[in-house]
Amino acid sequence: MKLHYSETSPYARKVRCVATLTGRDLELVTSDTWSVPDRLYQANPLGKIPCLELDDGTALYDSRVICEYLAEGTALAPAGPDRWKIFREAALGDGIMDAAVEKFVEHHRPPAQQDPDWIDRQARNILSAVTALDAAQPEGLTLGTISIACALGYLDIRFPEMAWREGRPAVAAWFDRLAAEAWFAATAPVQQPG
Ligand SMILES: N[C@@H](CCC(=O)N[C@@H](CS)C(=O)NCC(=O)O)C(=O)O
Repeated sequence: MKLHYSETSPYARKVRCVATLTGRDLELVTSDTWSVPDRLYQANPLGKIPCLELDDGTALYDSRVICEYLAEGTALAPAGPDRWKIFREAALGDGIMDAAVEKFVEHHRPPAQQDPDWIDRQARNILSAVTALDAAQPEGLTLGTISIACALGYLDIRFPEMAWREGRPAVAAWFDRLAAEAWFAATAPVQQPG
């Protein structure tokens, strides 16, 4: 299986974690998300990473779809009453990623084109979600907690000045414990410019 990815994409990190935890080897193909290569468009008409190409040539895209494909039948996404709680946690993690990527892209516009209110709104949404996580501790190893961990890891590399740990000791301690685990540390992004 071939994964179109970038080092810093939190969505791609989520897929890589799920692949590791389900015992899959991925061939990694680097994509630049600012100038999308043709080979990515050929696999994913939306031009987004991550995109997983299966050995039979089928391409799967959107990280949620890829993660559910890889986790099918495993304890990462069990059937039963916890399933919707896990998917809600996954939505919270993905939502933090969406807001953080939105904020990052907005910061990259020429200063005169940036919308400070929009940037502030994304920051407020991020911190509100992290506060909710501090109150309702994530637990276990699931598609939900993996998504949350990748989202918090992305905040650390892109927005350390947001200091999301401040006043949120429970979720900070949870994340710092998990960050030391080999399967998660192995995908820690090497920060790249831009
Ligand atoms: N909902 C998508 C979001 C993926 C996404 O936005 N990826 C970014 C990189 S982190 C991207 O490819 N951006 C390029 C673009 O939107 O054209 C998913 O979960 O896979």
